[in-house]
Amino acid sequence: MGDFDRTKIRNICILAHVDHGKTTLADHLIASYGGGVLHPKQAGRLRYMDYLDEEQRRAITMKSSSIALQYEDHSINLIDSPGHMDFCSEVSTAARLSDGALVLVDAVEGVHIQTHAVLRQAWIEKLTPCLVLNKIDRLISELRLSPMEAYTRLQRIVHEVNGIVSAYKSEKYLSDVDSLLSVPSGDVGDDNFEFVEDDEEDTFQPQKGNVAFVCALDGWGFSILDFAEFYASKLGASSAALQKALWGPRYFNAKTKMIVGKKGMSSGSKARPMFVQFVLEPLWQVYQAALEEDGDRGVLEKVIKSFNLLIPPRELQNKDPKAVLQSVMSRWLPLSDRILAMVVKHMPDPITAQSFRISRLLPKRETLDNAGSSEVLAEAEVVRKSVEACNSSPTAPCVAFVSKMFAVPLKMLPRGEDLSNYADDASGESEECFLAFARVFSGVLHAGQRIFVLSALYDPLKGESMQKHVQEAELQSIYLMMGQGLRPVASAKAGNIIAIRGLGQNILKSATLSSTKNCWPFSSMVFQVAPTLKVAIEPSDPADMGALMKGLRLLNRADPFVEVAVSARGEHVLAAAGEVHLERCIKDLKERFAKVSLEVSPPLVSYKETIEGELSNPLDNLKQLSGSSEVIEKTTPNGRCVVRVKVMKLPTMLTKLLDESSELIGDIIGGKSGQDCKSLETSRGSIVEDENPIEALKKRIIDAVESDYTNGDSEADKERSEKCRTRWQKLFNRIWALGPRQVGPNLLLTPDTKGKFDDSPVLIRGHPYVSVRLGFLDGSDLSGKSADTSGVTDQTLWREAESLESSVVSGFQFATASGPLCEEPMWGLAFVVEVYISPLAAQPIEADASAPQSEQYGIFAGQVMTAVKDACRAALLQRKPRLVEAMYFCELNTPTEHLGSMYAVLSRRRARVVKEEMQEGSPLFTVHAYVPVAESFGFADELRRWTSGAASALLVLSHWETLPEDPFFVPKTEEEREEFGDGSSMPHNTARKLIDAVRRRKGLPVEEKVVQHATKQRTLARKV
Ligand SMILES: Nc1nc2c(ncn2[C@@H]2O[C@H](COP(=O)(O)OP(=O)(O)OP(=O)(O)O)[C@@H](O)[C@H]2O)c(=O)[nH]1
Ligand SMILES: [Mg+2]
Repeated sequence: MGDFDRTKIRNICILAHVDHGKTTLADHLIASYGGGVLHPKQAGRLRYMDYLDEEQRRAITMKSSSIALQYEDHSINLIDSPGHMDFCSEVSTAARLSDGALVLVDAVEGVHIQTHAVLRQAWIEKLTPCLVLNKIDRLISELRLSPMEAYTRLQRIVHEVNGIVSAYKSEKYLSDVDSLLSVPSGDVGDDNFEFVEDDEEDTFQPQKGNVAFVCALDGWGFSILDFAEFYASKLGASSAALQKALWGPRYFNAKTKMIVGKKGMSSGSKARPMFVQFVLEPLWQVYQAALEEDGDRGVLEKVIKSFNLLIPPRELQNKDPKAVLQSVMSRWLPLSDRILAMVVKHMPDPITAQSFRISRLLPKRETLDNAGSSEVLAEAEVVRKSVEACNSSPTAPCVAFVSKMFAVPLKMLPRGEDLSNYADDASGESEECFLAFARVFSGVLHAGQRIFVLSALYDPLKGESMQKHVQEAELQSIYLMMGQGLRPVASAKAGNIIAIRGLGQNILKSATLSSTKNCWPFSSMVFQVAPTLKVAIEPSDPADMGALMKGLRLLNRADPFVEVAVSARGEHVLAAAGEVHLERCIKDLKERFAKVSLEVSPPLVSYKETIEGELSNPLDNLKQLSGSSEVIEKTTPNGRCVVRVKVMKLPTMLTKLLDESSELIGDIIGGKSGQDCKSLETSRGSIVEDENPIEALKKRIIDAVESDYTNGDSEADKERSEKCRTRWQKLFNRIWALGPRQVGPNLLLTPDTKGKFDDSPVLIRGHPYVSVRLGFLDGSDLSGKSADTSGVTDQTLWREAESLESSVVSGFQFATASGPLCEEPMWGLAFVVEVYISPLAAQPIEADASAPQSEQYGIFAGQVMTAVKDACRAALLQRKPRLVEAMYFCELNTPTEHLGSMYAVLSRRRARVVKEEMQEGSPLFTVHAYVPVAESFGFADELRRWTSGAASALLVLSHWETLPEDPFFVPKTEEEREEFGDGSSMPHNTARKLIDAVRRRKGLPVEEKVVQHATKQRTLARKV
């Protein structure tokens, strides 16, 4: 990797929805330019980059991996990535290290959910994309479209992809799911629709050459440029003119030999766009000539002759028409040349790319200028500049980013490596070695060099207190990656992608490497989903516990996405992105990392607990907090404290917002200033870099409740809206805490102190800390309030009340962390907690008077906390409790004949179908549905079984949804009794069933229904 002109480097990744042909395309590039690691005959079949056994077995890619190619005088680092949703974190790690992305779309299947996701990922990381429309052969031989129909279809895909990117560009960001549902993709399928000429806007333009049409399986492909050059001499036009004309509504008038618009063609003629006439029709002819029984072999000869193709006669005489076709096509339009020519032309070299990616990689930090740190800041700025320029001089600061760690078996390392040092990589006797997947962004890295490893939380300005976020490590070896193969190199310059050995002990998932401590860490990567599928794991033989723990540690390091934790009940919990991911993790644990037999629990599903709100009338809902109805009252055992709790359900939008922004809110409440709050960028769903995140959040909070009450235009509606607005404004000034864990979607409001100035008992008033932090209240309001004790005579009691505030907040935190239904967190509730403290005299004397004062106080504080907790929990139970479950958004594809079986599977799993649509011109049906997470296990497998493998499903976590059922429903009214009897023969109460299952799992008491009418049931059974 010595002195290579770095303008000749390209770092690219291939991104697409699952199965759209990424690895197949990579095969061809490797066969042609990979230095002989793959024979061209095997290209497209071997799937070289899928070197893991599990990948070959399932025929899907599970990790991203890199390979270095030599194309003409260019050096190209190619990263193949997985398309399956379970491995989407690997897309993030691939995108971070690349400058360009080849985005593939299957021409038959079209744009799918992961296409949205990868386009978004490329956009976030500021990659330069090119579009590759793959599987063109399927349009010809499978769908049997005419060239004109095929053109319309291709045009539509390009249009759709451009639409997605332009939505990101204009910052109208929708989540993947929202954008899928909002654009009915079928409605632009009109045969004669024509584009509005806003070409300047479109990212992908075939006439500019950044769109390729390929068949990765047969190894051919082209861009408009290739045909323009070829026809230039034949048609006597310049290739530049042809390039513009070969896409869109441009026609060739054979008589005048002019390129004209549609109007320029005589009406009777069989006019078709030039792309159809000059590009697709010849392709179709070749396919038909080669594959159809009565195909005209003459056509093949003609192509061979006009393009001067050198094809050994032996190949042309092959009995298999497919083989003949392939040898002609891959020589006529060789895939790898065309793709790499496009890459070199349209994608930036690292120097250009880093100059504009810098704002994403190392965003400028606003720092309060404190004198002592100016040197640090100056050096950090030098480092940033050096990354921006991709400076590779030996004296430049070294900066690299590690986007993931991966494990390779020791025996896979190149021979002759010094094996003595492995202990530190492999933590003991393990046979695995951990390598860092990295890119050098500045300077030159040398094997043997010592370097600082900065975690994402590192802050160079905080000096000593940052010790735990910075380490020093030695880079033992540096490798160039060739898929699975590793080629040791002595050094690597800025702009290269490499693997590094020696950081196994220092990095868990990702990190920034730097030769100086005065450097900011790179911004965190954005992941599309969080690991949500959790299982508990234990060794079959308890004696193997040690091996399991070691195995989990190794797995946690080897997999960028898995999460390993020990639950409150001491179980080892493993969280994965989905079933396929989980299965691979378990297999890796059993066979590589722990090597013991394991017991895996059924998935642990999380729920939330809430109440049924008066959502039909927002004003009535708000009144729940002020009216005197439905108050829960608890008294502490010593009688000194009375707790009164009222509860209200928050508008759904507000709950969702609080939940999504928890990271940001944590930062704000934790006291970071606006500029420091970078997490707004990383939290899912908001990628707009706001000037002041606190202001932005405040506005979003107000908007969220506003959308709840503004509906209808009548006077009464308006009046109601106004009332709601005033009430909300008041409530927003009273936010004392959020829970659980200080950041959850539940509010603790301070009591309404109007007219409550009795001094005995004293009311704990609390402080609207959160309101102040979020900017609803000015900070000075806080001090003003607490000083206002003038009306109180008993100052000691007052002070005691004040000191008990933290007990109230803790009680609220405990209650919201574990609700009364099945000890799952609460969801979207606002509590007003009034705690009254009576003077000491009221305390019964016998209550352990001998204990010292402080201990007395400790006991009392605990009692207050418990009383608050119990009261909050009781308030939820009293007000129509409901269970909330997580929902997956699910995209299913199936041929029409299996539609029936697919719906049967869906209905067995409580799925709700939201959209179904025939894919135009294909026998495929696409269905979008919501499936409860609790019902999703084995879903994909069951679907495959029932549809003989023809249907496929992809799941992505979508939202939380309240089950409308009352978990404690028993028929009460006459009609209900008529319908359900006494309850014993009631249909399943799903909410109750789910609650009981969780309670059983947690070892909580479950009210089991004793069979009341055994005889009745027996007769029933006999009848069946
Ligand atoms: N007909 C046809 N099939 C293709 C073409 N390209 C790929 N395939 C097939 O599509 C399937 C998926 O190909 P892969 O290359 O594994 O797809 P991938 O995008 O790497 O899939 P993941 O990595 O799992 O997301 C394989 O069966 C390929 O043979 C093509 O141009 N035409
Ligand atoms: Mg693949």
